Order: sequence, then C-alpha cells, then structure tokens
Amino acid sequence: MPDLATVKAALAAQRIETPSWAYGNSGTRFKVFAQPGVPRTPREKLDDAARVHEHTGVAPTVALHIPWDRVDDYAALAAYARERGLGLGAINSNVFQDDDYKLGSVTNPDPAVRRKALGHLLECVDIMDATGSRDLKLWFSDGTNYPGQDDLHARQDRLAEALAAVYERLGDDQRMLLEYKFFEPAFYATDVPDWGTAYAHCLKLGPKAQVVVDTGHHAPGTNIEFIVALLLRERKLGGFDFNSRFYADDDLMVGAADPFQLFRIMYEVVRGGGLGDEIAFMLDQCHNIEAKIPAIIRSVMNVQEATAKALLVDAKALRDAQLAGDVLGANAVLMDAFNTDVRPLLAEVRTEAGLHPDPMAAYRASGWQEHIVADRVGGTQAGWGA
Ligand code: LRH
Ligand code: MN
Ligand code: MN
Repeated sequence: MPDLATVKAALAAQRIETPSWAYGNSGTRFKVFAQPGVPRTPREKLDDAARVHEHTGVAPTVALHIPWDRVDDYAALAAYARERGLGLGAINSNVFQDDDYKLGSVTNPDPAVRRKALGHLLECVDIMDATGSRDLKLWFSDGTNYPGQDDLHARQDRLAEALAAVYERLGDDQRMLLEYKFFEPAFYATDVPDWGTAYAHCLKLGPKAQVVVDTGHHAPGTNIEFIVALLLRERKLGGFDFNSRFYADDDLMVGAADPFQLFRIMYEVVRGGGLGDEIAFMLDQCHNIEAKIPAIIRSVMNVQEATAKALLVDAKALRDAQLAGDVLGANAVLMDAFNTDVRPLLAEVRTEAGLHPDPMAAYRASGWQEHIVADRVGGTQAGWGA
C-alpha cells in the first residue's frame, strides 16, 4: 500500500489555480444570470479568490484573462494579490472577441489582422513580465465554417509564424501553453482542434512551448487520460484547464459530470510523475446558476479528492497484476482506490495544515457572502457567454 505520510505530503503540496472569470457573472449565449455580490473589478475578484485559498489552502494563484482583467498597472495588481496571500498565475490571451477576428486572428488571411492579434499576444507577455507570471495561455477560436472558405494549409503556416514570434519573445522562465478545442466557434475546421496539432506546433517551437489540456474540449468518448499519459511521456504537458462536460464545452464544475474520468486523469498524472510545479493545474469554469465562490471551493475539493484517490492506487499491486496478465485483478486495484472515501483523509490534511476540515462549511460560516452581497452593487460580467 502507498505510504500514508507521502500521500498526505503530496496532497498538502498540491496547487490549483482558479480563474478570475469564474468569480464574475457569466452565462450562455441565451442569458447571463446576474448574481448579487459578484466582483466589479479585478481586485474584487482577487478578494474572492483569497477566500477560496483561505479555506482550501491549495489555491494560491489566480489566472487572468486579458482584456477581461485589463488594468493600468499590472505590477500594482500583483502587489495587491501578494498582500492577500495570492500570486497572479497564467495570463490568458483573448483574440476572439473583436469584430476584426471574424475570419480568424493569427490565421486570418489579412496580414493587418494577423499583426493586431500578434500585438495582443506580445502585450500579454509584457503583462507577464509585470505580474511575474510564468505561463501564457493561448487559445485560438480561429477556424472556418465552410469547406473552401480558406486554405487549411496556409492557415497552419500563419499560425506557426505567429507562435514562433511569441516564443521568441518569452523570457527564460516563461512558457507558452497552447490549448486545443475540437470545435466552436468554428464548425467546419478549427485551426488547433486537437492535441496532435498543438503538440506538432509545440514540438517545433521548443521546450518552452507546452500543450494544455482543457478537459471540456474533446469529442464525446475521447480517452483524455490517454492523451495526458502520452503528453507527459513526451514532456509536453504544460497544464490543465479543468472543468466538466456532459455535451460540449459546458464549463461545469470539474469532477461534477464524471468524477471517474477525473480520477483516471489524475491517476495518469501521478503515474507519469506530473504532480509537481511543472504542470499548471488550473480551473476554467463558469458558474452560471450556482453561487460562485462555493462552486470554486467545491471544484478545488473535487480535484483534491480525485488526486487523493489517484495517490492511493497501490502501484505495486497494480504492476504485479498487470505483469501477470491479471485483467480483473489490475482493474480491481484501480477501482479499490477510486471507491475509497478520501474525505476523512483530506479533512485530516487540512486540520494538520491549520485549516477547517470542511472548507464549504468554513466559507458559509465566514460571513463573506453576506458581506459582498451587502457591499457590492453592479457586478461585472466575466466577458464570456454574453
Ligand atoms: C475556450 C476556453 C479558453 C478561453 C476560456 C475562457 O473555450 O476554454 O481557455 O480562454 O475558455
Ligand atoms: Mn480553456
Ligand atoms: Mn473552453
């Protein structure tokens, strides 16, 4: 059996980054349901993120989305975060919201639009310099809706050119994480639709270019843990955008739709030695109908629970069964870990770290929700799904 002290140490050391946009109002293209007390500024988003970290102890960084979190002084924002025990995490670029990007951003047939998009990506690296962020997250909505609309081959060339320019601009300690998504908003062909495309570009670029796996960005039935295992083996897994899905890019709470899948993913992370700092474990979610801060706390806990179960897999018993060709025995080892109730173990880890054993209860008792509802009027939209 795995050594319990080692398991606990790994759980205590785990870090999960929360996204600034999950704190703001969001919705679908049909309706944004405004909630009372949501943040009106990036600073207020950090105030809320500080609560998540205070109660979970494992969420010390916040990802920003530019321009949703545009401020005049990013170094001052980073200092504000630090004063609250937080750091600023990945900078998420946004080249999907301008009219100019109707036919694409960095793959647009018009060189002027491509220059504008590249300018934004380079500006994001400037912001990273100011915030001290390590990772630039790149997601391109670029693609085409109709066969023949544009040259698929040429679009890859344009993409490669832009990525190379961004790569060139990165500092020694900075990385770019290339995210893929199989469809939406483009419906015929997306320019970075899958891990293979992202991997091919990252491989050519070099070690500072890594693939990010957004769990909601795959076709139904895709074996995501296989992708994770493969990228880890190739040392090309840069991070996760965690969320869960029933149908497409649903952005629901991670581990809510399919906790077994999350466990299988985390098992491959553990098996591949990926539970350290090199991989960014980020949430990328929107809480449209549920209360935001508790939903983020719940999401962090879901990742912790999946991780705890993955750490509890008896590696030796599993290997013995695998080598003996014991199909049912090997499967049983994995299922035993998955079926373990790890909540008491996590409660213990929290208590040992000086935290309340139940972060949800601690948040409810803290009075923060009542405070923000009374204090904040006119919360802002996340910028997403408007
Ligand atoms: C795209 C995506 C990407 C964006 C975020 C808001 O669907 O996953 O990561 O930056 O949503
Ligand atoms: Mn994402
Ligand atoms: Mn998404």
